[in-house]
Amino acid sequence: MKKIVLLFWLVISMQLWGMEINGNYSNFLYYKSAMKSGSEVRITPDEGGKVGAVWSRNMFDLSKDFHFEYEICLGSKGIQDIESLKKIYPGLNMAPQYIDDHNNVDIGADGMAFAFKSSDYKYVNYGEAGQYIGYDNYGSPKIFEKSFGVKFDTYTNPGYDPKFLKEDGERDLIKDHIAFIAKGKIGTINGSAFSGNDFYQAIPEMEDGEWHKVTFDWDALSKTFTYTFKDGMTTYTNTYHGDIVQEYLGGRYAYFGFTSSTGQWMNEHKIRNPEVRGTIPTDDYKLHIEKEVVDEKIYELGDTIKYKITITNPGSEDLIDIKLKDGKNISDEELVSDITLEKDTWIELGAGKSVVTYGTKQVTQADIDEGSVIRTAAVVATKKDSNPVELLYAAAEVRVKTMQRNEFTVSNTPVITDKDSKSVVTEYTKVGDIVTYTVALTNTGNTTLKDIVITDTNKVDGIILDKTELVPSETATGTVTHAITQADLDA
Ligand SMILES: [Ca+2]
Ligand SMILES: [Ca+2]
Ligand SMILES: [Ca+2]
Repeated sequence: MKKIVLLFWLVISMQLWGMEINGNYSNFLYYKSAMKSGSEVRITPDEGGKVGAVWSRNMFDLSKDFHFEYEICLGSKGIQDIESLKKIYPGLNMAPQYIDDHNNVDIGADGMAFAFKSSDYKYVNYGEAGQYIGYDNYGSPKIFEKSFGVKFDTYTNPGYDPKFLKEDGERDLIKDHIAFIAKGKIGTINGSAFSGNDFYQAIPEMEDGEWHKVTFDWDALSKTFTYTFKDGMTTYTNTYHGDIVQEYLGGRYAYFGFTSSTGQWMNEHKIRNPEVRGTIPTDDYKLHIEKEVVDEKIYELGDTIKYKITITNPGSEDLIDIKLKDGKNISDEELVSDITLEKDTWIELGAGKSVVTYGTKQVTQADIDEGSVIRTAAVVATKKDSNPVELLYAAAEVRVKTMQRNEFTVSNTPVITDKDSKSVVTEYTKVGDIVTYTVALTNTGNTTLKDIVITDTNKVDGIILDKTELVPSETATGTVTHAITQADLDA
């Protein structure tokens, strides 16, 4: 029999050691609120006071050109009028400078930053929430002193961005902006790394719920950094002319990533569809991981997925203290995984050597509902005798399809009650006899059915089911009664 290979996906990460990256680089480490969700990376949820960040596992070499592109979504909360807002938040007391001349308040915040950080900052990953967008921090010194990037700021903080308030007499709070950022300063009254008026530009509305393509390009020869932000038919762009390596990063090797935050007001911030061309320093990577599914098939509820994981040291130096994780997000803060590894630590991995282990996972109802299982194996190792300690990373992601059957049956049983005798009869004969329809909807598939409503009730309106969500084999029922009319008798 011919195998249905199209329904099965196997994704093995790029082999990353000392080479050019040219592909969908999503080899991030996740911090605070950031997490991978299917093919998207959510940096912050739509909740107040959050901060999140993702940073590349590898350093990139900025003595070479790079081109990065992503799609970003800055959420869908724009503005709301103050009166309806007070109904949602009784007792809300907004200072007048937060309310524009049309009585609207900006309720979407705070935005995202794309940045390069110095190789010194392997363990420095995020700043404060709110106006700091996870890139800046209170007071000084700045945690990302050696950094450079671009912010997509969706909240004009009155008192913090005076240039926007000054130049815009209407105090238009819906005005979002994009600006170059550096030295760990998000660009406020407390100071920006830049002066003049050409390092930022206003965008009418970035919190429109849409995915916006963004690109970041570095031309190492002409020393220019250019970003673009696509908004419908319009593309906004700006170029920084200067040596970002010498002026801001203090070295050619840098990590890149996104930071984001929310404050009193909030939005969900996400990225997807990475496309990266750049160069990883040759000495940075001599560790490789490969992950594959042992039994290729479409998985059913209760099945056990078995993964084979091979970790290789293709370099010429010995590695020690090898640690393996496998799970959904593989952030440094993820403590629980649903993958059981046979072995997850090794004392030493000699030059040219490989080790093999296996991981297993049971397919749950959530996996069936999801349609696939995506898990990432990530390994960290230490270069033997390195001082300072040099860590190596590698990761591989595998996606396995799960079988989905969205099926259900509906039955509709009418019962007729004689209005005088109150007894059940086989047919109605007079005005006022009662027909009780009982509709039963049974989930005969293997996925969870959600948001169930009956819209076509065959002339009998108003059936409300007792459940709107059904796990497999579960039944929802609803009844409605109809009193026989003269018209029914005449029909
Ligand atoms: Ca906003
Ligand atoms: Ca802001
Ligand atoms: Ca906005």
